[in-house]
Parts: sequence; structure tokens; C-alpha cells
Amino acid sequence: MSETTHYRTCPLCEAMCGLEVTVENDRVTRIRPDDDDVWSKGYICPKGTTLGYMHEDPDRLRAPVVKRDGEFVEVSWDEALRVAHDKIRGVIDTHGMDALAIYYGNPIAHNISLAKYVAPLTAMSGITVGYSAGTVDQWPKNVSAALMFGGMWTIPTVDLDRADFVMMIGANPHASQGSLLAAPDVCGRLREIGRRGGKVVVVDPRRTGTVKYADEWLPIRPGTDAALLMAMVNVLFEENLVSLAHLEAKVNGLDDVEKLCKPFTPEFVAATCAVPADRIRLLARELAAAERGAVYGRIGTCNQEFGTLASWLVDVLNVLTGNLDREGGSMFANPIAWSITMLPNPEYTDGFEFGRWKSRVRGAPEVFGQFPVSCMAEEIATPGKGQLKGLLTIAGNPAISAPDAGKLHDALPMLDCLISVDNWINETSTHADVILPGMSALEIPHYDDIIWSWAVGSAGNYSPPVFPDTDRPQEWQILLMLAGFCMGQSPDEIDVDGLDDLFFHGLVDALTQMPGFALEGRDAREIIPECREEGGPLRILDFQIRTGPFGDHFGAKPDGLTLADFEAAPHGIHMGPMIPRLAEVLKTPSGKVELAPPYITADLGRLQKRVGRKESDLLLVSRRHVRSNNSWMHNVPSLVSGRDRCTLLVHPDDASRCGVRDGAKAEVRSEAGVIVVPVEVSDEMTPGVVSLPHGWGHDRPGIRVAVAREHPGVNNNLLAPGTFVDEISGNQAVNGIPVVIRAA
Ligand SMILES: Nc1nc2c(c(=O)[nH]1)N[C@H]1C(S)=C(S)[C@@H](COP(=O)(O)OP(=O)(O)OC[C@H]3O[C@@H](n4cnc5c(=O)[nH]c(N)nc54)[C@H](O)[C@@H]3O)O[C@H]1N2
Ligand SMILES: Nc1nc2c(c(=O)[nH]1)N[C@H]1C(S)=C(S)[C@@H](COP(=O)(O)OP(=O)(O)OC[C@H]3O[C@@H](n4cnc5c(=O)[nH]c(N)nc54)[C@H](O)[C@@H]3O)O[C@H]1N2
Ligand code: SF4
Ligand SMILES: [Mo]
Repeated sequence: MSETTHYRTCPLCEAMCGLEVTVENDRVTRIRPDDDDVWSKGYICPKGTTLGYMHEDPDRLRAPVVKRDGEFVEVSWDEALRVAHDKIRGVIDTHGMDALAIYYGNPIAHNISLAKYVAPLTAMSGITVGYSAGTVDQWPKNVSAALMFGGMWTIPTVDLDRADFVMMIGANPHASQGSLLAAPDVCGRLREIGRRGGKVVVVDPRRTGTVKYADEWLPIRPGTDAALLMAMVNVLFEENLVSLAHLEAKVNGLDDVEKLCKPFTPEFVAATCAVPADRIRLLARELAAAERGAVYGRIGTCNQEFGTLASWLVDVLNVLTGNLDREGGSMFANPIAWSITMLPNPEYTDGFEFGRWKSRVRGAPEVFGQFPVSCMAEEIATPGKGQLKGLLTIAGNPAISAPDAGKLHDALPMLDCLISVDNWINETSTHADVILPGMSALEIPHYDDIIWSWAVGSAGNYSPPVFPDTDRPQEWQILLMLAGFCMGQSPDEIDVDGLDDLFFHGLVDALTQMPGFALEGRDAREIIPECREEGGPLRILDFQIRTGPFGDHFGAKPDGLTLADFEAAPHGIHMGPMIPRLAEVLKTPSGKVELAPPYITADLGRLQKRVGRKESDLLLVSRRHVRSNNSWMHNVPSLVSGRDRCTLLVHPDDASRCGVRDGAKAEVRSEAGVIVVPVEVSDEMTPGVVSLPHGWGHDRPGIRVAVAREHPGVNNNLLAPGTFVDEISGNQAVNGIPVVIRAA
């Protein structure tokens, strides 16, 4: 019996924990935390130990499947690719390119092949219509970052280990393990802040698990964060607490912000936010007084009605208190390997512009080229010129994750062509004509991509595959084939390596001409032969490391890093804590931080109307759990065992008022739909707010996830109205949905 030990990074969430994987006779026998991992130092969560199960999951697709007479049949790769080609060409040749769309899902950010090859897929295929999980997630933050700092992913994060005051708003790292904040054991690090005499305040309608590690819970009415933050801005100006410090000469629009915050006094917003005016004043003073403080906002501040205003104000507060780009404040990460997503987008060289075109059916303005994901259903279902006839889903499950789920369930079967690049037959891919599976997390190499762009330190870790499989195409090859089909190439003539070279050479060529790039002015023809011989994501990764801040710059810094250094360091390489980087990352046309972008401040009128608005007395918010990962890990028995977690949390007062009982079922009704779900009465909810997890609803016909089927839960997006959006980013509002509940 041969036992081998493998060190690798868990790809499941942004914490990027190091795992020690033991394999005996080709089977995983144990997964433990890697105590020597330079980044996670022995931290993991229960999901990390399930990679072996997911690798062996009998429901996971190992071969492509094609729909025949309503049933999936396993076919050869040649056959599956031929069907995919014919389906794609059928749509493009009959209806034109505009009838074909891509939906990008969340795991793209966590898979090396997908992270590096969605860009060439998009660019080469010529597909112009894109939808993504991004518009139920961080689109508002992308808008505020683009307009304030000049890049949609130029997003600062809290320098957790050196902060002494953190206001955490709309985030629950106890469940999520941190988001747009990459740090293993966020909660442990929050507790340390208190231990060193600092303070953590959690602003959330629910007393979450994170609160146990914090010093104070401040309940808030969903969707009113922007009002609360604006009132804090008001206090900073009123009480002369604004102190830009090192940012003094680097900011535009300070006077505008001072004027704009005038109406938003603490008294004006207090009742709406359900936060006492005195507490708002104190909060502003605490932030101002902190030597190293930061406001950190996440999904509760994004996928809600005023997502962009809230996202913007988080950074405004960090600027006004001099905390942006300061140690222990809110800082820009310094990744060892840059991400393609972070490169400046040539579309916006003269600044960002939104609403350049509108969606066909609803007239929704585009933002970064996308419409709210809920538009997808109506674009499929509504006949006429420009109707969507084909869809490629790449690692996504919009049938569960997109608002107005009921409409998408009805629309997906109407497509002439649905191709899913996915590893399971789930609520979305069950409608596919072809499913092209990727490999398990243990069969592919790993090195995190964009997540390092908001990590609390500069580190990196390369993991070779535990079970290399050379007989099947890698996902980057699948994506390039799909691109080739869109370009008109047939499965017989397609040259994947040629397309890969075309993309890679083009990238190197463009970057050697980009001002400020590590290889600026060098000759691409001399660089390319120095790159790794094998194509694919590792060649790109090596290039990204070598041209990054610690790289060898192809000879210019002989002691610098290359991918080979990581291959020789199974526990990773850590290059140190966060450093001030504002001057380097700032790309606004003015060269300054734009504190009052007109596109955003024009939305303040809408916020003003929200204050005092009469509304339903019960609002629904979403939640996550540490043993769950969006919609796709409910097929792991150890993660779904125990009591039902898909419950509606209801405050005792609301429960008695509405006549619902703990353990019994309630009917929950919104403008969009009605569901029935078990109730959990709990004083961890603030009165007037109920909470339901997202990612459930595995009771759809045709899915092949046996374990998940036994623990179906309900899809909370059946309740989310598609048109309920943060208007200026187009991000869906899945928090703060007016609902009515009663006993079922
Ligand atoms: N009501 C409500 N809705 C929400 C949210 C909420 O808070 N409330 N959150 C939103 C957020 S933040 C997000 S990110 C979205 C998520 O939305 P999606 O990305 O659409 O959903 P996931 O459940 O992450 O689906 C991931 C899919 O990728 C597949 N997959 C997993 N690993 C791989 C891989 O390596 N390769 C391939 N090809 N496929 C893989 C899985 O089988 C699954 O089908 O949901 C959003 N929807
Ligand atoms: N275990 C696990 N980890 C995950 C995921 C998962 O599904 N499971 N999903 C991953 C993904 S895709 C993402 S985007 C991240 C998200 O990471 P987080 O942003 O930390 O997400 P949540 O844990 O949903 O926490 C959001 C909190 O916002 C609160 N909230 C809701 N509405 C409002 C509001 O209007 N105002 C305020 N202030 N708070 C509000 C909710 O009560 C909840 O506690 O997590 C990632 N990590
Ligand atoms: S927190 Fe859990 S899911 Fe996230 S990377 Fe670590 S082990 Fe994986
Ligand atoms: Mo997300």
C-alpha cells in the first residue's frame, strides 16, 4: 500500500486555505489542515475536508452527456463537441450572434482554467451578450471602484491584522469566510482586534455568528445602509472630524460631499435605519478617533436597493478619516501574480460610461456590458428580433441563483441551444443539450487568481493535480473550442493550441506596449520563447508571476520569482503584509480619488425618498452557512446531515404577530411568488426582518444530485422580484424584499 501526501489550496472560497491531502491506492483517505501553509497556518472549515468526497461523488460527470429524447446519454468527447458545434452554429447562422449569450458563474473565480480563459472565450467568440452572478453580487462595488479609483476591480479591503477599529457592514465571515476580503480565519482575526484593545462593530439585521467575535452588534433595517453611512459622513463634517491626512492632495470632490451630506442628519435617517441618532454620532466619532480604522462592507450592502451608494460611502468614510491606503486601514492588495481581470479595459480609456445601450425587453441600462441577470428569462421568453436563442453557462446555476427564478425555470426549456460547462446535472444544466464537464478539484492544478487582489497579504501557493487526468480536455481547452465554434471553426479543423498561442502572444505583445507594465518597451518576440513551453493556464500564470511585483521580470530582476519557485514550495510563499499602493493603482482620468462621482451622487435623491418611506413591515434578507456553498455543495452528505438549515428565521414578536410557530411551516409571499418553508423562531433576527438562505430548491425534475434531492430546501429567489434592483448598477436586490408570512 502506497500512501502519498499532497499539499494543496482549497479552491472553494476566498480564504484559500492550505490542505494536506493523504491518498492511498488512488483514494483520498484524509484531508487535514496544512499547519505549515504560509497563508492559512492550519486553518480550515468543514468544506475543505470534502474535496475527496466530491472527487468520488458518483453523481459527478466524468464524461460529457447529450440530451436524446429528453434523457441524458453519455457520449464521447468527439460526439459531444460535434453536437455543441452544431447547436451553436444553428443559433448563430439562423439568428445572428446577438441571439447567443454566456452566463458566467461564481466558480470561475476559483478555477485556474476558467479564471484565465473566460477572457479569451469572450473576446474570441464574438459573443456580446453576457450575464453573470456578478449582478447578484458585487456589481455596485465595481461601479463605485471604477468611478472613484479608475478600475472596476480596484477595490480596497480592510488590513485586518493591523486595524484597531472595524465597522463590518453587511458581511458575515462566520459563514462566508470573508469576501472581497481574503484572509483565513477572519473571525479569529476580528477577535484579536478586541484583544489588542480595539473594537469591532457588526452592522447587520441579524445577530450573526460573526457577532460573537465582535464587540458590538448594531441591528439595521435592510436596504438603509447608505442612509446610515451618509449620516456618519454628515457627522464627520458637522463635528470637524474630517481628516484626510496623507490623502490631502489626492482627492477631488470633498466640497461636493460636504454639501450633499447636509440633509442626511442622524435624526433624519434614524427611524428609517432603526439606529438611534446618538449611536450614529458615536459611530462616526469612534471611526474618526481610531488610529487605524476601516469600514468594510460586503454583500448585504451590495445586493440591495442602494448597493452603489452604500459601496461608495464605505470608501468615502475611509477617505474622510484618512484610513484609505494606510496600514491598519482600508488598503489595496499587492498580488504576486496579477489577474487578467485587473488589466485596464480599453473600452474605458476615456473614463467609465454606463447605460450605453439598453436591454430589449425591459429597457435596463447596461453596466460594464451586462444587464441584471433577471433580464435573461424575459430575453429568452419574449419573441421578436434579438430574442435569445442560445446560452452557454460556464460554472453557473442561474436557475437557483438568479432572482425571479420561476421565470427562468419556464424560459430555459425554450432555448434552441443550451450548453453547460458544469460537473453536475443540476437545476440549470438539466435543461442543456450538452453538458461538457470539467474535472474535479483534485484533478487540476490550482493557484488562485483574482482573489489575491483583495488579500490581506502578498502570498501565493501552487498546487499540482493530485490525480492528473490526461485523457480528458481541460476546461481551458473546452472554452477555446467553444470560442472556435463561435468563430466558425468546425470540430475537425479546430486548433486549440493555435488559438491558445494566438491569445497568449497577443497578450504579451499588448503588455510590452502598456505604459508602466514590467516589460514596457521589451520585445515580445524575445519574451515569448522565454515563457513556459506548455500552453494553457500555467504558461499564463508563470508570466503573471514573473511580471508581477516580485517577479524576475524576464531577467531584469534575476532573484525574482517564477512559477518554478512555487512548484518547489508546497506550503506556499509569503512576501509580506499589505503596503500603501494608492499612487500605483489609481487610474482615474484626473489622477485623483474621485470622492463625488456625479453618476453616483445623482442617485442620492432616490435615497432621500427612501427615508421615511412607508413599506411592508416585514423584509426578507438572505444568509449563508459555513457548511454550504451557494447552490452546489448540497450533494455532500457530511455537509447536509443534521437538522434542516433551509429555514426562515423569524423574530419571536413577528412570529406571534403573524401566527407562525417554531418548527412548523410558513407560507412566505412576495410580489414575485410564494413558497412554503419551515420556521425557526429566533431572537437573532431584528424585529421586522426574516432571513432565508440562498442556494436551495433541489426539488426540480431532471436533476442528478441524489443527496441534494433528499435535502431540497426551497429556492429563495422564487421570492425575489427581478425588477427590484440597485438602479445605477443594475445589481439585483435580494435583500430587503417586502414579504408577508402566515402559517401554511
Ligand atoms: N437570493 C439570493 N440569491 C443570490 C445570492 C444571495 O445572497 N441571495 N448570492 C448571489 C451570489 S453572491 C452569487 S456569487 C451567485 C452564485 O450564482 P452561480 O454562480 O450561478 O451559482 P453557484 O451555485 O455558485 O453555481 C456554480 C455552478 O458551478 C458548478 N461548478 C462547481 N465547480 C466547478 C468547476 O470547477 N468547473 C465547472 N465548470 N463548474 C463547476 C456547480 O456544479 C454549479 O452548477 O448567487 C447569487 N444569488
Ligand atoms: N460557506 C459559504 N461561504 C461562502 C458562500 C456560501 O454560499 N457559503 N458564498 C460565497 C460568495 S459567492 C459570496 S459573494 C460571499 C459573501 O460573503 P458575505 O458578504 O460575508 O455574505 P453573507 O454570509 O451572506 O453575509 C451577508 C450578511 O448581510 C446581512 N444583510 C442582509 N441585508 C442587509 C442589509 O440591507 N444591510 C446590512 N448591513 N446587512 C444585510 C445578512 O443578514 C448577512 O448576515 O460568500 C462566499 N463564501
Ligand atoms: S474556509 Fe473552508 S471552504 Fe474556504 S478555503 Fe478554507 S477550507 Fe476551503
Ligand atoms: Mo458571490
